[in-house]
Amino acid sequence: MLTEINFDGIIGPSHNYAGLSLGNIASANNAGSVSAPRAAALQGIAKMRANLALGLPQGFFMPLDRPNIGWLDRLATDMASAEPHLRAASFSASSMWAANAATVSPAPDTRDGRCHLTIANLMTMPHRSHEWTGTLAQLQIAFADQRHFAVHGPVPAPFGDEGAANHMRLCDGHGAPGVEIFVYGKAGGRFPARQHIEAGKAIARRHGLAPERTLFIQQSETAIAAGAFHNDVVAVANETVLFTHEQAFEDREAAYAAIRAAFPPLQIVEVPASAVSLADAIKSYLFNAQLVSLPGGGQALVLPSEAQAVPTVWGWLEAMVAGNGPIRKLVPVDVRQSMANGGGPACLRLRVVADPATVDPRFIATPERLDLAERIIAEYWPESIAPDALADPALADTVRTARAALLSALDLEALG
Ligand code: SUG
Repeated sequence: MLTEINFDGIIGPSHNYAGLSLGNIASANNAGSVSAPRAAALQGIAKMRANLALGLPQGFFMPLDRPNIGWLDRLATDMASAEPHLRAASFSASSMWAANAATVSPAPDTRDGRCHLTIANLMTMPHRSHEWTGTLAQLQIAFADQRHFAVHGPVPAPFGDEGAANHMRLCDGHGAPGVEIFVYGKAGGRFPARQHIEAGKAIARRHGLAPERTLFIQQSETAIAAGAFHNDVVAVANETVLFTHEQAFEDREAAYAAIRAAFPPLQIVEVPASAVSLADAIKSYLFNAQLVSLPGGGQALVLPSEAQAVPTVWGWLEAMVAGNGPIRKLVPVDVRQSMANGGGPACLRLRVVADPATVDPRFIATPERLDLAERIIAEYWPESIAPDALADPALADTVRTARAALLSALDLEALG
């Protein structure tokens, strides 16, 4: 039975605010702040529990081994002598944003009838460019069953790929064939365009997608310049619904027409710029919501509680759910620690359409396994990390010990 499973990245013990992501306004604004890794990870666990309570299947990925000494070594440096920006990059807990882990094409969309996953190379940002090896190791275990899954390595340089954050899928139901949309950016603006069109094309070929059910759409340059460093900051799709800001795509009419031609049942829920400006959309992250199909019917938006704090946004959303559109419920969640680095509820999860029985059960969240994770986090995750602590060798030890305790509790020592 194919169903959508959301795999959340458990927020790692080195979560900190080093301002590493150019073009990500929250990351820049919070550079130098003191982070709270324990609270961050507990917020992530609470979000998973809330989704389980909605009746949604849930999975998780482990934090990666940080600081990444091997990466520093390949740069001919080490923790003691690395320049601060490299040290910070080696410590980054950015794998928490699992929407950037991979691009996923569910089995009904692919030529060989398997679910294909391509690891994102994340090559645009140095601190994220060394994520993929650890993520690949994890996906190879979680989706080891080759009758149902094919896990691919990254698209080669120089074609930047940031995974599912720039990929949308429309379908009549998760288990039915879908139309896959690859959203790409064009370089040249004041902020980097992280997703290259060639990466999307390579993934579509590799996954065996049907050309008539595959679209490549340019992200709006205005949106990137306003701080939408990934498409999922301004648009999200689920089943027949595309929930989008009016300024998400470079050529709005052409984009809507192409999507409708490939997928006639399309329902567009568009938020006009006159109601919510791009700046407010990015501040509130209303589109970085998990748009989910509720088991009892209808769709819900699991969105950051920050959306409640922007009156134009919350007013628009309340009016929307009071109407008779497809989105019927708003579920605010507190992921403030992740939000302060530019990661909302949708960034924290990778959607995989699969039969949960075909996934390694160690990656599936149950209330009991979340209890276990929560206990380890409460005991081992640092309460806070100030920027200058990254230079303290004791922090590296604390972070490694914490992750090892989690891997052991969840029977995932194999990830070492
Ligand atoms: O890549 N932030 C992440 C946020 C990723 C959000 N993901 C999605 N939109 N799907 C990024 O910019 C901040 C790290 C720092 O500044 O320390 C960071 O990497």
